[in-house]
Amino acid sequence: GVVEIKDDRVKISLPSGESAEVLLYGATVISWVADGAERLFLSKEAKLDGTKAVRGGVPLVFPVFGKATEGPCAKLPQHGFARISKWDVLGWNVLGDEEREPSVQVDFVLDSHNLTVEWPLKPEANDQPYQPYAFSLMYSVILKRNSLETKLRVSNEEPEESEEPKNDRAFDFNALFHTYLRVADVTKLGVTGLKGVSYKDKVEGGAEATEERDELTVASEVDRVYANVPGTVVVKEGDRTLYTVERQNLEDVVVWNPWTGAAKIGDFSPDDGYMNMLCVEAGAVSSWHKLMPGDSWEGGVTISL
Ligand code: TA6
Repeated sequence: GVVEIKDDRVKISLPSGESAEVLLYGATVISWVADGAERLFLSKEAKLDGTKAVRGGVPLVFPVFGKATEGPCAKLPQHGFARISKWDVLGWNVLGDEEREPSVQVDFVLDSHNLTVEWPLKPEANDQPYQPYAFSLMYSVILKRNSLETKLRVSNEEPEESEEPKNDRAFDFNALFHTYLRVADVTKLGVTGLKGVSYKDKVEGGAEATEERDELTVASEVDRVYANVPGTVVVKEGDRTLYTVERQNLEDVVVWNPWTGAAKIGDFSPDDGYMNMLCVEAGAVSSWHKLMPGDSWEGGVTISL
């Protein structure tokens, strides 16, 4: 396995031909090649220069999914700051059978020092000095022969051993891997593993419903937050499995396809590119997760062919 850190990105490759590319901006995975084909959708007009969250690949959602109207995340940009912050590379490792079938892990970090936004929101009237939350994020991207594994570790820093502890604040967060899977024809897909699960339908103004179908199909705009999905979600084309999505400690799955509405998304290109993508997003978004000082949380997702 080889890792190349160049300017604004990290390129990972395996001797067997697989590769991945991660922008430091957002620690956004923008390419994953496996079995000879690109597996992630990236808009032709995606901004990769740090001026806007990347339209495609795997943008990371943290600490808020969507927009918060009140509380510490109010005023944060849509989907939080992780995807629009510049991350640092912490290091990398060769895992697995180094000789016969190596896999490669690259770790990225982001903490309050890298932030260009305020979290929590600064109170309007307050005579105390402003203290941002003392958090750190570690994001690991692991490229294996037939899979891409991503893990996010969220830590709330230890309180300091002083009479007046510096960090005595818990914080609430959402986290999600906003994965744009590349597909040949979205109308031919079926997504299994959601039957019987309650979801919030954002196309229907947030109405609650329960999935009745064995396979979710896409023939119009889809924007659903499936809460507490019990098992593995599989994207199929007929009997053929395209992607298996396995989650670790992430209870929810969001499915999104903008359909013809893609034409109204400024950086989405080509206009009919929605036919070639489906976002299947593993996350913890249906409720807030609270993290006490000194505690950490980890969630991850493995996408296999
Ligand atoms: O995860 C689905 C979603 O929240 C949709 O509602 C949709 O608008 C999408 O994400 C894209 O959001 P973005 O901020 O990247 O334009």
